[in-house]
Amino acid sequence: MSEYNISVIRGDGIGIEVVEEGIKVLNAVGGEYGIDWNWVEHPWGSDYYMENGTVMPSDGLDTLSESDGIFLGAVGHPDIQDHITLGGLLLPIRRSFDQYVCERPSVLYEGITSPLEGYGPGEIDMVVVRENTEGEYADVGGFVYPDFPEELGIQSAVFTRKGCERIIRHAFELARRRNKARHVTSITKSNALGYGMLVWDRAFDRVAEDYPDIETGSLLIDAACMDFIRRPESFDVVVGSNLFGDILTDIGAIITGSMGLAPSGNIDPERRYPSMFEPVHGSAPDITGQGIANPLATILSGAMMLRHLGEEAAAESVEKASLRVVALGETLTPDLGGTSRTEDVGDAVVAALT
Ligand code: GGG
Repeated sequence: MSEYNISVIRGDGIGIEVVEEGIKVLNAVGGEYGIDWNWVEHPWGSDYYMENGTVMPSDGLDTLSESDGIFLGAVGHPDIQDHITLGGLLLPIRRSFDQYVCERPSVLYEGITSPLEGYGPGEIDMVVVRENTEGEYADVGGFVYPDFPEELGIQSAVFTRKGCERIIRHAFELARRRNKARHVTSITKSNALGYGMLVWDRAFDRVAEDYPDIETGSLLIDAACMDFIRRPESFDVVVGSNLFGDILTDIGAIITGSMGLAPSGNIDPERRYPSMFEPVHGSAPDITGQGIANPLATILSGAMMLRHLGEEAAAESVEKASLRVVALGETLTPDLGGTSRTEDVGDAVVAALT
């Protein structure tokens, strides 16, 4: 019997609803594979902010550091500026626990019709490896004369040799492990951002030398956005900065059917700290409370958490069950053309486990 203490941050909006289904599925698979979950709920996010003036308590990171993993829903509220929730909760967690890898797979599953014509199951199959602790999301900058007509804001991007090399190396290792096209594409914009992005490009060239068995390519972010739509089959592992990775994975999600199918893992590969697993999508206030949010991205994030914890068989079981539900097409939420409710999809995945 394995035992895991998992911190749960449902967060805001549909995050609360989809995490419910994720836990339901993980409890069910835990029963089959001898996994005992101890879920520790933290009611942090926008409601907490409205009551306390911060999105998490001052000892929040210390509390999370005790856990074996973090399972997160979504953050964001229409009445609160997004930088407060993202910058007060997600980004400090990613940085403090050195979750420098954000893995975001995009796969076209059987039963899903891509908005791109002519693609069948498996014909889009890539992982974006997003740098998760520095780049454009580094918390470096400031204001001069805030709220005055002379107001000025400076936002600096940070690209360190260490930070670039370690994320790029992770991408190459992943390309080896996946053993598919064995190709890594670097996303850059060094034609315009001629300092930080040059550190990135040079790191890519250096690390690539250690992987002669892996093919490489380098694309400007604008060209990469175009090629994600024009020829998504040409991508295997894609490595990009914090911002570029975030942009590309929305495209990756939508060309493979729905934001509601896109999982992610914020990972400390060295396992010094807990890693965090969350759907790529946000809190979706437009559908909150209607019971129609797609929980599959969260359930698949749960599978990524299982794999990170070393529970490979259970991870595979959750993935297979989720894909069976998608392929059958009988229990799908409206984003995938169905009429089912969030909890029906969770139930269907549980039923498909056995
Ligand atoms: N489930 C993820 C979530 O709530 N995301 C909100 C968001 O704005 N994310 C941006 C990011 O991941 O960098």
